[in-house]
Amino acid sequence: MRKDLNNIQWCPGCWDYLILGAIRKWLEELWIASKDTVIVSGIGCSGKISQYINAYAAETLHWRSLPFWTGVKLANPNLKVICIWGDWDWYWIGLGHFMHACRRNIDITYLVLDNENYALTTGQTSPTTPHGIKTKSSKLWNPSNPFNPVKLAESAGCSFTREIDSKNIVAMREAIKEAIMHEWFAHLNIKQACPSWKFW
Ligand SMILES: Cc1ncc(C[n+]2csc(CCOP(=O)(O)OP(=O)(O)O)c2C)c(N)n1
Ligand code: SF4
Repeated sequence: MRKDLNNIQWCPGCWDYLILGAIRKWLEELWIASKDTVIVSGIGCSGKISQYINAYAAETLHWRSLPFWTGVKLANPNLKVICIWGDWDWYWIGLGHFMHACRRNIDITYLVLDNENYALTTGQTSPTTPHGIKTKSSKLWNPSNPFNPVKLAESAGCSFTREIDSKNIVAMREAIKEAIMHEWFAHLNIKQACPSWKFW
């Protein structure tokens, strides 16, 4: 477990701050002790969040988190495991793992910080970028339709799947609380403003 949290390295005005605040709040208010909590994240702006929460933490490989957190949960089912990822990570290279995670229904809280772009690598098109949008990697427009993450999860039998916009702060906080308290696999897609790269 980390003794000192790393300095936050997000851009000023990033809405990840609000999501971080909500997670910290519920861990404290629901009396989930740091020693009983494991935060598993990927790579990206979203992935840095595991450095900022007072708990056991692992910033694992892109899309290869499922074996990691399955192992954590199997080793100690009493741990509260919260996984936090970006939209590219889980709906692009991690899509196969995402679908099987929904189907397996292991007790994990799964938060996707969906800013509709690859933010850490400076704003490329992701699987949730809307059709017709111009990005760094779609110079004219994005010719592809975006995924609907909730429908994807439902099709794999996910026991809790929801989408919420972080601009609706109260509802977003409540949704995070419900996802944390859900006893099986809980998938929450959080639409997140990224003032540096998301201009739509
Ligand atoms: C296997 C692999 N491919 C590509 C990269 C480069 N890379 C690092 S972060 C990133 C995009 C992350 O986007 P997302 O998951 O949406 O997270 P965000 O930064 O938007 O929070 C990419 C492509 C990498 N680190 N590893
Ligand atoms: S690039 Fe976007 S998602 Fe990343 S820290 Fe900056 S505002 Fe947040």
